[in-house]
Amino acid sequence: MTLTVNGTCHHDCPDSCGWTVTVDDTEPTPVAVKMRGNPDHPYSYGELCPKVNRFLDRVYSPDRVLHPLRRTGPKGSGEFEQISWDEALADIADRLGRVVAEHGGDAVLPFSDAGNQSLLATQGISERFFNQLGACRLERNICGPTVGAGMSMTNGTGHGADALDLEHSKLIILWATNTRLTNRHLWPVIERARAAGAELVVVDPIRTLTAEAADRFIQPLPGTDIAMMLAMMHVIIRDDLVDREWVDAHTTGFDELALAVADATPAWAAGQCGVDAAVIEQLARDYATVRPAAIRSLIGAEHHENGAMFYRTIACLPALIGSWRERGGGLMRSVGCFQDDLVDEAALHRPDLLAGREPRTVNMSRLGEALLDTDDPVRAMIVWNSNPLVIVPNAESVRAGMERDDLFTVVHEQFVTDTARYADIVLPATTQIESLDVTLAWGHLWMGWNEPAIEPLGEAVSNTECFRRIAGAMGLDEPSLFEDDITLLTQSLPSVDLDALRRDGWMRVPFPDDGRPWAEGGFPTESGRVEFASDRLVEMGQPRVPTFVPPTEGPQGEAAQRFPLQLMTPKHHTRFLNSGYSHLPKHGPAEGAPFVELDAADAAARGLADGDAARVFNDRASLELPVKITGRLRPGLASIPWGWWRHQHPDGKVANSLTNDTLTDWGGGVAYSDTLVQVEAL
Ligand SMILES: Nc1nc2c(c(=O)[nH]1)N[C@H]1C(S)=C(S)[C@@H](COP(=O)(O)OP(=O)(O)OC[C@H]3O[C@@H](n4cnc5c(=O)[nH]c(N)nc54)[C@H](O)[C@@H]3O)O[C@H]1N2
Ligand SMILES: Nc1nc2c(c(=O)[nH]1)N[C@H]1C(S)=C(S)[C@@H](COP(=O)(O)OP(=O)(O)OC[C@H]3O[C@@H](n4cnc5c(=O)[nH]c(N)nc54)[C@H](O)[C@@H]3O)O[C@H]1N2
Ligand code: SF4
Ligand SMILES: [Mo]
Repeated sequence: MTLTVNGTCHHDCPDSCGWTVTVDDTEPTPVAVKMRGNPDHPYSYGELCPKVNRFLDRVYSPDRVLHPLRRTGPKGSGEFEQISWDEALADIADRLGRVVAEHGGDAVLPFSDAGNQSLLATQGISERFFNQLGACRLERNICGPTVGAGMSMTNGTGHGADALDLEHSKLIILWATNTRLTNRHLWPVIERARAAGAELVVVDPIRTLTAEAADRFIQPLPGTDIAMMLAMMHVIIRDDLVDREWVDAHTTGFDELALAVADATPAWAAGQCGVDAAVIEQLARDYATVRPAAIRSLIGAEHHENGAMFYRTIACLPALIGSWRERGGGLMRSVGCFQDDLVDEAALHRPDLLAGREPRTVNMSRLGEALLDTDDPVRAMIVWNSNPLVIVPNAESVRAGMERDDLFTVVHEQFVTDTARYADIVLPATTQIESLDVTLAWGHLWMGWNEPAIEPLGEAVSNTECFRRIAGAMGLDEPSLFEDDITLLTQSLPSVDLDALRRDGWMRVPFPDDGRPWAEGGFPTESGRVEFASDRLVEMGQPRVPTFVPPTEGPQGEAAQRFPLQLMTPKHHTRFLNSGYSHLPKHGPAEGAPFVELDAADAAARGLADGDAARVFNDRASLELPVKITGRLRPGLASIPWGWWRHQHPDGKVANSLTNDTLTDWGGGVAYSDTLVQVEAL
């Protein structure tokens, strides 16, 4: 007998696809034998992707961690022995208990990201547990919050229009997003719009897969787009293309904005971003006159020192031309917030368990710094849903921190990742087809149910169960730490009919039927209007109006003398999802191996040809890599596609060993892409 079970992808990906798992239950332990996209899913329509098409290889990989492990060799050696859950929990209770008793809760650092972005996997029990302990609070600002913080200064919200409404657009600007790679299920929508006459513009410093398919490709220097946006506003105002009626009714600060961009001519912007003035003029005029015109972005441009200002500024463009009036207009970034609004965070996180304590905060991008801080050291770290040794910038500092012998580290994982190799205890984690959850999508409006298709393999447990067990072992008796998954979902999604969600597999969250959330204004700013000028920014020590500040670690900064190339470390491989797949035998090898990409002229100037071995270095690290010359980069740029682990790099470092951990202007994000390097022949 076989049965089919429906679930929802948990990856940190805007698409949150629906899937169907076929289970053979004739065996004593039912086995998942097939996994396919669910053809009825209203967004993904039966297609998954080159990462997840082989998800069962991941589930049944011989390398899965299926039992608790205790480290037997030095940190990083990867030497472990299998132990029982009881032994693992006894060790954790002992060492974590001592840290808390001797140094207080905030000597404990939780570290997680969105390795599984479903609701319970990210926020169930863990938040309560760390509140009860009074542990450090992790600022999870590595992906997204800076976009929201930037847009909020203009619109009062990081909410955007629904990207599915791109179907109604006549001009689509994909600005700093690589849709065909990172958001592939949106691509058919864009193709439909193009078939109906829409023009597609891509703005990216790299000629990506998406740029290749564009009608018009604009290639600015990274971190300089704000200059281009200011010049577009200059042209729109100069040429009287402003929607005066909408601006008067729904915005504030127009005169200040007009003054601020008076000198931001296309010729000036050309000098900043390396795009011809005529190209900027044309884009500005088309943007203001072809209706509806939509701008789509995800997070690519957040990873610069001026990342929040990028999104604050881009949010001014649709307001200036009254583009929110139209379905298929406005700014499309994330609709996740429409789903988050349904979550009762207090019920889920239980901040009352802090009992008045105010734990210190640690920004996840500064993990190395936090671990190496000797004044007030972090003495224990619990990692789940993340692989910090590969994903955090300035990764050699993270490694140095994790090498500390006096640091007690627990990692809850599916595999012995680079990070898990530094753990004292590794705990086995389930995959999505082994656990119950609800996925709140950020790329579309369908919330998805995830029914477990099989029992957990080996002794693996879900994230919620892992924290229940740790809490129990530590002798905590707060009842809410032990509530089951259905109870957690009921508490945290009070207005959602969970039975219907479970039966149907998905539910569309409330969103205006006509696709025009702010056609008549009503922005959640203090003034209720789009704020071209912002008092709040002044209070934060930021410019009142959109302003271009070049990154300090950029071509115009001091370090450029020694390190003249700007390094990008983007998502690039279709079979990878962040660092989560490169280690699997059908994923990593199919993508080849790490390399550094250069423009032909930059390579020739260094005596390098395609395939030659090179050293890529700056003050943070040095990496040896083969050179690839592709013609995708403009001169002055280098790129090391990201996602590979340390053992896959010839010298045991990763792309992030080189990257910049300077925080963004506001929003707490980080400037990975403002990284300067030099490259030389080996
Ligand atoms: N296949 C695949 N899909 C994924 C992922 C993956 O690893 N693999 N990761 C998922 C995750 S976690 C996320 S957050 C999303 C991210 O989705 P995206 O935001 O679409 O992806 P990124 O690659 O981060 O950035 C997009 C583009 O921004 C460009 N960029 C960088 N700096 C600038 C700039 O200053 N100006 C301009 N104009 N462009 C700039 C980069 O060159 C890159 O091509 O993708 C998700 N989807
Ligand atoms: N240089 C560079 N660095 C980047 C980026 C970049 O573009 N360039 N992108 C940044 C972005 S946008 C993001 S979002 C981050 C991503 O950073 P992470 O979220 O840390 O990335 P992943 O590589 O997906 O690692 C997730 C880990 O969670 C594990 N996991 C999956 N499901 C579960 C589960 O249910 N339970 C537990 N316990 N573990 C699970 C997986 O096995 C995997 O090892 O990286 C950032 N770092
Ligand atoms: S990783 Fe993204 S595209 Fe692939 S199945 Fe999951 S949600 Fe869909
Ligand atoms: Mo991300």
